[in-house]
Amino acid sequence: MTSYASPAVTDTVLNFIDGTYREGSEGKSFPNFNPATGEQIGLVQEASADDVADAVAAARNALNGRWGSMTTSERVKLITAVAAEIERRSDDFLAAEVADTGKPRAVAAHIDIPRGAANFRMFADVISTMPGESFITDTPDGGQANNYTVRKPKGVIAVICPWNFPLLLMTWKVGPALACGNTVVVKPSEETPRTAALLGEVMNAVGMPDGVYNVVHGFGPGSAGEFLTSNSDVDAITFTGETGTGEAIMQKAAVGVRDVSFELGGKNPGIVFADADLNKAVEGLSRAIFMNTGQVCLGTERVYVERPVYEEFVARMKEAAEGFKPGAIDDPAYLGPLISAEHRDKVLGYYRRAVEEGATVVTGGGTPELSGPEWAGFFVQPTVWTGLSHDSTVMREEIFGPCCGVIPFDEEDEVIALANDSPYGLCASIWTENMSRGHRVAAAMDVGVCWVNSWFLRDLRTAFGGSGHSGIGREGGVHSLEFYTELNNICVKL
Ligand code: NAD
Ligand code: 6OD
Repeated sequence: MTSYASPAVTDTVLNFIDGTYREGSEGKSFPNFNPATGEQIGLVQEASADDVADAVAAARNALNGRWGSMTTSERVKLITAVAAEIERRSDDFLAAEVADTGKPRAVAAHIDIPRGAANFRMFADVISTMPGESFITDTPDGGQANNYTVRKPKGVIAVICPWNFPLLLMTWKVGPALACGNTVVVKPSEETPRTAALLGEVMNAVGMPDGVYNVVHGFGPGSAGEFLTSNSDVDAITFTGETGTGEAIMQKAAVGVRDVSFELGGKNPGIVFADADLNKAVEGLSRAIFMNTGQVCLGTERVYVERPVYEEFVARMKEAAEGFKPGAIDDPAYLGPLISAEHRDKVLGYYRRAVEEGATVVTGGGTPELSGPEWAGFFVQPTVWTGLSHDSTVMREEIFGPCCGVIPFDEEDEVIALANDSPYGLCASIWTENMSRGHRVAAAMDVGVCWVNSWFLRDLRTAFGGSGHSGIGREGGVHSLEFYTELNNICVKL
């Protein structure tokens, strides 16, 4: 087996405030680890309350300065240049993302980094082509008025991000925020600070005005995350992460009645009907379960399979799971590590809990047998369970690891009820060759996004988000503009 080779990224990661890289003003820093090797690869400068206040003030000044007075086409030109510069420096972004996450290079190269560029380019297009509303209104005096809308930036936006797709999820917010004319202060995850920091170089290279894009590093409570959400000069907060963190942020946002957009957790069902093309279903669901080592909010941790194909599905999913190995980072079968020792211990806690709750471990269930320093990272085995009750903790709580429970079902109504019986409502996937059923069951799912015979197939123009504990609001295409702009109606008596 080829060993994992970590890229040589060993440096200090700085805050980026008002166009300048800065150390934290209190001299505090925290270590940054490569999750594949467990080795420390750098130090991250932690932003103090004063640093965060400086970043917010810089963002406000930029709004009141050159950025705020630019035309849409001037902004679009700069944002398109950001996309091109990310593409030009894709090797640097790739090295930074792989170092922070340990994820397979193929995943970062095909998903994370290209989406970093696409998120800017797509929202540059959306803002350029966005129509407004106009109504001719009959007035009581027998005349008419013209009502029409204009969109204005909301102001300074706080962007708080998780660690699973660091550049992708951060730019998914920053792209539309800037396209709409806002300025941003980004707080990347403490686990994955590098690509957000690197994007500062891109902003300077394309001539983005100082203060439009700022990055502050640190943790949540009592650190940069809380300093940012508590800052009353932040106009709105967009957040991706755990549901519990969303609740804490929402309390801060209540002060000053500030708007929030939340993309939160999920416990997403996959439903396989007996008439499915089983090759497609196993291939698609094995990605949905194991890709990014299961650290995908859209990932499938509950699989319901119609009884006639249940045994065959379980056997084939076992084989698929066993095909994923911790190996060479360039191997397509490479299953990366979890993000941290803490997260690995949480996932292994659920692996033990599954057994306590009566699971049969079809495959996996622990840590792989690896030796040598290159394996000192946070690996777990891809795991498939059967025999779990739908009500078990493992089938209800988000684990965020490479694992799933498989449960048989007999009737369409039964599986719809099982799939919808969750406080989360992020996504679902349905596998069937009967398209009437595909449409019918998809419409019955209480989720923000439902895929039929696919998973994580993205068109950035579409509405994306979740219901219930999975989030507030929808982003994507024109839907992002609802959050990142204020819509003003102007009524002109004709
Ligand atoms: P997390 O909620 O622990 O952390 C996310 C970010 O919030 C980090 O930057 C963290 O420092 C910050 N934070 C934590 N507490 C805070 C506080 N009190 N105030 C301000 N900021 C605070 O999430 P995570 O562990 O980084 O990411 C995994 C979670 O994210 C999973 O639940 C996953 O489902 C979810 N997620 C959802 C989506 C989606 O689109 N719905 C996408 C990716 C990840
Ligand atoms: O593709 C996206 O835009 C998106 N927000 C993906 C989320 C992935 C969650 O882990």
